[in-house]
Amino acid sequence: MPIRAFLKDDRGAVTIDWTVLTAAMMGLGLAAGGSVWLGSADLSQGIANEMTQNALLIETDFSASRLVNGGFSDSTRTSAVGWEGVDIEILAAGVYIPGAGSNLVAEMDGWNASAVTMLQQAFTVDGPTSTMVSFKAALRTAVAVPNESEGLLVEVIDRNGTALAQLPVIPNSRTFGEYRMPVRFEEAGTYALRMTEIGRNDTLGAVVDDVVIK
Ligand SMILES: [Ca+2]
Ligand SMILES: [Ca+2]
Repeated sequence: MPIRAFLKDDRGAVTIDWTVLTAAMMGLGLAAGGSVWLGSADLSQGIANEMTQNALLIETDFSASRLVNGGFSDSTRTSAVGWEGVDIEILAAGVYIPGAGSNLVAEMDGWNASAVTMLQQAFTVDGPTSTMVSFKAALRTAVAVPNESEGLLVEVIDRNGTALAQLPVIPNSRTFGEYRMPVRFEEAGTYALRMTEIGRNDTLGAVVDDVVIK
């Protein structure tokens, strides 16, 4: 092709235009994607804050819970219907905290000083959802205050044992306090709520009750 004809020939121009436009569009796409991503992170945090701050008094509507026997009312001294675990101890709240009554609660440092107490219950989720775990916890009178080490770790785990949410609880009161932990499930499946003893393994620790997952 003679040089003059080459200069007049614009068959390649479309390709060049397309390349430049595509590059520009990709740049715009990346910029937009970045702001959407940042925006949704902000929004997620906003929702989490909202759920944590405003949500709701402690949930004691057991009929709406994904767990059974979250109040431990259907239990013996060493087992609780619906729950599996290690070194389970269930007794009346008043055994642990004088005056606290006959309501059954779980002690998170059970009978056996050589076993780490654990309570776990599986539940299913039928699709992506954000929800809340709620429970009550107190420190039994036999553990001195201020308490900096006795308590429990509350977790929601997937079937591989990976934690989706974790909340360590070190109570300092003989009155049951209310705790909440938001949790997000990305897909349907079987998950478990797990509570594990924290602190010196001396049969004395925190007590827990009214565990609900909406
Ligand atoms: Ca109870
Ligand atoms: Ca202990």
